[in-house]
Amino acid sequence: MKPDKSKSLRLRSVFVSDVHLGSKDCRARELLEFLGSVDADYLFLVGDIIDFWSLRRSFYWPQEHNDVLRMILAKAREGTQVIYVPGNHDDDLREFCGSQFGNLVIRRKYVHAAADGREFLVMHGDEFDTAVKCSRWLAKFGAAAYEFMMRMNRGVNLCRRALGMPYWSLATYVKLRLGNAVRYVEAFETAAAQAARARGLDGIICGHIHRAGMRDIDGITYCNDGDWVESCTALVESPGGELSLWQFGAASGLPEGDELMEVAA
Ligand SMILES: [Mn+2]
Repeated sequence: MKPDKSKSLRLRSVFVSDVHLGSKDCRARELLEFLGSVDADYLFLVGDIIDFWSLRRSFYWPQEHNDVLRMILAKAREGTQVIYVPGNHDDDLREFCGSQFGNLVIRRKYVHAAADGREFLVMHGDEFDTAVKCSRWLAKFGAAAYEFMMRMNRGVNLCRRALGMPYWSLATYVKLRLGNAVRYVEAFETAAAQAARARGLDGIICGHIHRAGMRDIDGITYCNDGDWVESCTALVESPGGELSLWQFGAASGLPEGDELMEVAA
């Protein structure tokens, strides 16, 4: 599959991460179609592109996974600057950080200057895992959320009792289904924004948590390009420097929602 430039959408940059090539969960076909439909000056591979962890467990490498790598290399040959920032699942490649192969460079982190002059730190994001675990703010938020849930719970169980239904714990349900994931995402985003702020940059672009998002955190633009395992999302920069999130197959925007993914450690 070769990119067809005449039909592609002109972009300045494309950011994808958490592709997990080599794992059965990878949505390679969708990614191929997406990459084939865009033509960018910069293609950022923001980590966990190849899942060496999964490959070591059981080798799985279908043709489409090969085609993704070939598509990326074809783009590099045709002039796209490809910047590969390895993540934790492809940390085997971190020893090559600093290397350059034609238009493909491998970097531990990268500062990208958008067309409008804003500077973004590009990192995979597993670097923030420790910050998230140690966050005092997280503990405080958790306590407040728990209290709120317990209040809700009483209301829920009054209704259930009136209907003759047994006791049911909303708190447990939410904690298991949502609570941890929500708190993790919020703490992760805060830590990521802090990394950009500490370097005097305008924003951060990362992946890792399989949760696409873009929001302002105290003046820092936080961007997460999502994943190609479930949501099939990418971050794109227009020729003018405007950043937006894209979801494959969606007309526009991202679904808001209840589909918070548990974070693969
Ligand atoms: Mn990761």
